[in-house]
Amino acid sequence: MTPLNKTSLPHLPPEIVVPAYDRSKVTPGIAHISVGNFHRAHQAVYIDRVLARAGQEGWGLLGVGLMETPHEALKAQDMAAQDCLYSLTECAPDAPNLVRVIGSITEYMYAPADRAATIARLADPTIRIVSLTVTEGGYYVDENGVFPLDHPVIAEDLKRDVPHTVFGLLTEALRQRRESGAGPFTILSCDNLPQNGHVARAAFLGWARARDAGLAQWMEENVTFPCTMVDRITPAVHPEDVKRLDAESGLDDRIPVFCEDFIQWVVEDKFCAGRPELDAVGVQFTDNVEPYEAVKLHMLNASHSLLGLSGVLSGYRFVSEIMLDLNEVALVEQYLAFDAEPLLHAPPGMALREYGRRLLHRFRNKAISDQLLRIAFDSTSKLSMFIRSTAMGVIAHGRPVERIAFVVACYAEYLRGRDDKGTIYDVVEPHLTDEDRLKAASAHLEDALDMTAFAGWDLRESAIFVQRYLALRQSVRDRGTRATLAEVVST
Ligand code: CS2
Repeated sequence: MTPLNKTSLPHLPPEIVVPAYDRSKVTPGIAHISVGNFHRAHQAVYIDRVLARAGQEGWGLLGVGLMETPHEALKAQDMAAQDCLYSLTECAPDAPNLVRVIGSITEYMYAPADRAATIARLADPTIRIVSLTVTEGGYYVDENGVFPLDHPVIAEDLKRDVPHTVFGLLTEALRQRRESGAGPFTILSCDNLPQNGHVARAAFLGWARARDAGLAQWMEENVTFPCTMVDRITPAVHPEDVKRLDAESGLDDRIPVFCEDFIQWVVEDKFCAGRPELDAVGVQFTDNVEPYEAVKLHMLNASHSLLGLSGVLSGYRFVSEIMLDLNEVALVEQYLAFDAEPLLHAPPGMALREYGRRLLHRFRNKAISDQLLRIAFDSTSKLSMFIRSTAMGVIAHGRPVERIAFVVACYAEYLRGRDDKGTIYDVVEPHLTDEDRLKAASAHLEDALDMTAFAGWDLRESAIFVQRYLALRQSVRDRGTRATLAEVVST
């Protein structure tokens, strides 16, 4: 097997696509916080395309690992060992997989190893954009748009001289830039949240105001927070996937990634310190990202959550596998047609029916075998981003609540960590509180409606909803998820 690093790069077999530019000339202009698989399959790919254009070599990526975990520490070592190179396998449903080496990340820092040095690096004037994939729950902003200064993670970090959170790290870097005259950078959220730019703004300014009112005011006047819609299905990479991908590529890559062939990025053109020529490489720029993002979150991500929660409980583990279950497909089709679509406004040039059909096609892509447990992960944060507004709209319009009640019931049951077949699975819910756990486990099934995931949904105000939720949750317990689903889709 061929090792992957800058020395081996010029000698890779011709069927592997390699960067079409001289990496030694590239310098980072964008720092990306939390270099997960999604970032490596999405933004890093667009930047890889941009770097092949003349005059763009100042827009490479500096990857920053934020979380102090063994996994993140190992990733930093692997990135260093491979000169930040990795292979990406793009899986089309009807064509051979395409393996390419992505070269756009040219520098990597593991913040916990030296936070002050990371802040100083971000304060360098050559860094003009800081982008983020810190997960849906990583912004802490509540359903009223408020950044909770009393949240234990935030309160503790506000006391530190050298903060650990992304809010502290970037704010301190901006403080140095203000003092040195380096000017602001754009903060670009690439997470799946409605109005992610506004949420990022609320979070960073909320933090900064608590720390230094003058700096907060400067940030308010100078830093921009564009909204974005990001899309590419990127499964988790488990050790067995590393083996499989490396066997396919012939590379000894410790950190390969794989994804579907589809990719989309819609961005609000509001960059306070310039941006690369992303419009020349397929990124859509617009004044109003909101309709694109609403369609994507409330159709794609919501369908995923429906499949993830009901699927894991039913004993399925992969999306392509669940797409062979006609009731699961009917659940998604009905949800899209009767619940989500009537509340959405299609952006120019997009037909919702066609978008929905395309989604089902993407989900059927066997070549990527996306994991339902990946999708179910952190449903506590995701459900309010993906399902809440549809749920509230359906209830407010007096439309049938079957599918909403079913997914709410599935979430509460999913938290028990045992599927219908009795198989135990890992429930990974970093934002679930101890109180939530008690409510989920309560013999009064109604208590689950007061969990964090449903804050601000007003579910208890609809007697019909509560009644259907109680009946469906009891049915999931007594008759199983599949039998309950059969009833839901035939109602
Ligand atoms: C998924 C997303 O994690 C989830 O809940 O719905 O990761 C999804 O695969 C991406 O947003 C696709 O762009």
